[in-house]
Parts: sequence; structure tokens; C-alpha cells
Amino acid sequence: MLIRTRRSWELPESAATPESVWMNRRDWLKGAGFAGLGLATSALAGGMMPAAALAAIGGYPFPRNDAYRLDRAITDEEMATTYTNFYEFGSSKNIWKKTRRLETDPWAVTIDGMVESEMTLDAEALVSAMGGFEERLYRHRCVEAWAMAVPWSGVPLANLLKVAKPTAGAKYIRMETFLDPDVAPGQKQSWYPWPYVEGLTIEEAQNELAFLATGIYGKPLPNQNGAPIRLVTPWKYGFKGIKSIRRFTFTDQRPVSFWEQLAGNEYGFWANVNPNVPHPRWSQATERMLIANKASFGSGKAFWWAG
Ligand SMILES: Nc1nc2c(c(=O)[nH]1)N[C@H]1C(S)=C(S)[C@@H](COP(=O)(O)O)O[C@H]1N2
Ligand SMILES: [Mo]
Repeated sequence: MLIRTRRSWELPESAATPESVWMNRRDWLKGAGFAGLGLATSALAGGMMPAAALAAIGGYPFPRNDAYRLDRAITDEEMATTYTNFYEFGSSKNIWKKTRRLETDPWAVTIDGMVESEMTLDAEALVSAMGGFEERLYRHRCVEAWAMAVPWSGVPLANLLKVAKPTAGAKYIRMETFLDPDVAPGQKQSWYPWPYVEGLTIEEAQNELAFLATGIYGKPLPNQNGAPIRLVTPWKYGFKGIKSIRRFTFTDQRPVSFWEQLAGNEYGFWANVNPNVPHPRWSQATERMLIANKASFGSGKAFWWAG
């Protein structure tokens, strides 16, 4: 597999962090408590009311970047937003209504570990600071062999490095989902290693395909698809695409992901889509494409992301 990486100095000028949109952890903690959180958020968003936060990002639908083209029809929106994997809310695919209880706005995100200075900021401030909003058509391939094709909105993950400023020794980004068993009943199932964790090498995070999604089908993400921010790495199996991210930790230790902890021989760290490498329990040579509605799956030869 050929992976084109982009050097940090090739990032567009617009990706630079305006000082006014981030704050350090101490300032964040000073504003702790509900009212304080609101104040901090509105300060970040330049005076906007906290209730607006991520939903306030204007510009939907963002201009589509035609560099990313599909070889198949786009999956019907209803299908892609009602057939979802989100184990925090249960292991069934039909959990979308249960995710409504997740409060995603405001949404504090922490950046820590091997960075110039650790910070906690609102998701809206983070993606605004990253910049580069656009829409991309990507295929999505779950390791379970179902697939879809959807328009994501968001920003290139590479732009995270401009905000986070990792130090020289950092090799990986570890990402973590929220932990709140009262809201997400699946997290009461103690045999799972909550919270959900995923990781990428810094080189992978700088791959131009790596995307931090804030929206889908030209609108902000519904909770079930990972609001307010989720990872999209189309050349990897879907489980790498961690939803509802709370923390980005820069580290020199390879992160061990949720699924790798459960079954490392079945769900390894790299997880690159490859129809020629079967899963230990099933073939990856074919896939079931989500098409129009719950009843319609199409069968086809599986794709892979080669050069
Ligand atoms: N936090 C979290 N992220 C997650 C999952 C999950 O259970 N929890 N499931 C993963 C899997 S297995 C897949 S295939 C994709 C599904 O994304 P979608 O439901 O938006 O299609 O999300 C991934 N991200
Ligand atoms: Mo998946």
C-alpha cells in the first residue's frame, strides 16, 4: 500500500492556530462548573452563546473536494444514520435512538501528553482552529464486511498537529471516547475495556485521507454517527474511526485500541483494508454494501485502498 504523507510545513497558512481560539487547561479548570463552562465556551467562540457551539459552525454543506471520488452510489442517508456501530449504546446496529441522550454541545476536548502545552477546549474551538472545512465522499468498510459510501464534512486530521504542537519524541496519537455509563448503558458491560480507544501513528494522522468529521450528508453529525467529532480513516477498517472523541494524547507508546485489547489477533493496530487477508473467522474478499434502506444490501467484490 502506498501512503502519501504530507509534511507539517506543507499545511496551508489557514491551519495556523489563532491564539484567541484556544486556552490552556488551567484557564479551562478555572471556569469549571456549569456556568463557568458556558462562559469559557462563549469566550472561545468569540461571544457566541454556549448552546450554539458546534452546531454553530456555519457553512454546511461545505464545498465538496473533488479529489475524492467514488466508484459507487452514495448510501441512502437514512440507512447510514440508522444502521450504526456504537457499542457504548449496545451491540445491536439499531441503537440510533438511544444515542439522543448524549449531550454533545458543549463538548470539552483535551489535548495532552507529548505536546508543547496541554489544553482543554471546546470541540467547536478545536475544529475552527484546525480549519480546512470541506466535504469528502469516502467509502467506509467495517471489518464485519459491510460497507457504505457517504459524504463526510470536516477538517483534515493533519491540521490537529498545528493546534496540538507535539514535541519531537511523539510518535502516535491516542484517541479516547467519552466515558459516562449513566448515558451510555453499554459502558455498564464490564467485560469491555471502556472507554473506547484508538490510535494512529503521526505519519498516518498526516496522511491526506485522514479526516476529522463534524458532519455527514451536509449537516452536523447526528449522535449515532459520532457527534460532535469522529475520526474517518477510509483505508482502514471502520473500527479505527473512533466516535465522539474526548481526548487526543500524543505519545511515544503505541496505543492499544479497544478492539485490540479484546481480540488482538482479529483486530490489530494497523487494520488496513485488504480483501486478500481474511479475518480469522471470515473472508474479507466480498462485502455487503449498504444501499437504500434496511432491507437492501448489495453484494460485491471488496475494495481496498491501494496507491
Ligand atoms: N466510540 C466508538 N467508536 C466507534 C465504534 C464504537 O462502537 N464506539 N464502532 C466503530 C465501528 S466498528 C465502525 S464500523 C464505525 C461505524 O461508523 P458508523 O456507525 O458511523 O457507520 O464506527 C467505529 N467507531
Ligand atoms: Mo466496524
